[in-house]
Amino acid sequence: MNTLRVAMIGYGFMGAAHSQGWRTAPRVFGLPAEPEMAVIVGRNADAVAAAAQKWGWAESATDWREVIARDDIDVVDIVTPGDSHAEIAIAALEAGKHVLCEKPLANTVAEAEAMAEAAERAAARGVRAMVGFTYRRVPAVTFLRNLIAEGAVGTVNQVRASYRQDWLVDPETPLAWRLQKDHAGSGALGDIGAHAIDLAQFVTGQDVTQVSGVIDTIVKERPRVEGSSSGSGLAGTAGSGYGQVTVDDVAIFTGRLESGALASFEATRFATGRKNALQIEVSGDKGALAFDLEDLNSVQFYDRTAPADRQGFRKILVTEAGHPYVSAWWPAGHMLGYEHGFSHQVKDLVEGIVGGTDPHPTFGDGLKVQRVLDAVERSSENDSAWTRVASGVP
Ligand code: SOE
Repeated sequence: MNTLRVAMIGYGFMGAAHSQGWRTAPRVFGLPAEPEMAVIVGRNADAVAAAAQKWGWAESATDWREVIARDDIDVVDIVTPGDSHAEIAIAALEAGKHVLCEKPLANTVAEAEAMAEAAERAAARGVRAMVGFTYRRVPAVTFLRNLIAEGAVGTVNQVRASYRQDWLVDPETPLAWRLQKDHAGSGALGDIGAHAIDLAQFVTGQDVTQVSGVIDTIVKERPRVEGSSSGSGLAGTAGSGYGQVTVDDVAIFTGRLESGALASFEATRFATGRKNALQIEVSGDKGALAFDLEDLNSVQFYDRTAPADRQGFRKILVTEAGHPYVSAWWPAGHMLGYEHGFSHQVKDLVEGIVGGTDPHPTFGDGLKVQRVLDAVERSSENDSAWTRVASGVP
């Protein structure tokens, strides 16, 4: 069997999650090529060596450029903060490596456009690129999308999508890299709003064409982080003094889909009590479907075509062998968790590489999300005026 030797750049929270995917996917799914966890790259030699040891990478290294230049590397997996995605991804694609890049694709539309162009050029040479909107591969989300495509809700009239967390409610939570625009690009909007936008576009099969919204920063200064802010970007040890928060804490916006249907969106790190609540509900003329990441083994389905006295949302457990990805894991009825999406992502990427097609979400899909994020920021700067989302080939 062919092997695919993988280099992963970065080793924070997403490094752990992606490592889990690379480790388990070949053990669980019958993959057409065997991924090998060849080398993990980070700037701090000791820390990255420890990550290699802990997560099962054969080697560690400190210079991503040297690693990308190696002939024995086939796939580059980018799990760094957004400020380095474009440079690494474009270099890797130009060096002929297949690329998996964490979301959001980039920090700016210009970077995302350059990345999508690089992916187009690479595709012509048989090199694949994928962006890590992993929630698409929660079985219940894929299932919900399939049901909508089959017509289970009829014509989509409205979408509600939100991603709510509360890890910033404490004003003393330090100024980690996720709160710094030059590293993260944006705040709740780009970090978790991007997931809500991607899911809305993915499950309905429609792009968001215009938006009206507002973004806000609730706590404007926070304790500076002691030392350099790396790692998960979700915490840190407070050092001396306070620094400016340069990203949004909350984003609330309305979007119009291609069909004209309205979608409402909320992304916040201030939803007290909500830990990781990614929710989507799609209302159609024949029914409705809803998903909640905090109850990720199920979807809620309302069938309006049932007799009126039998209607009502019912919970479908997405744990049957016939449901997407499920049969490879445990007997029917047994639950999956957050980490499984990362294994499913590896499975689909490896199949795409061997089969010669870009697995979704492509860099083009990532660019679409980036353009929506940008339109929300422009709308907010302009008193929430309706703002067109750019489209077309960059
Ligand atoms: C932090 O807000 C975070 O880890 C995001 O960066 C992820 O994309 C999301 O899956 C969970 O929350």
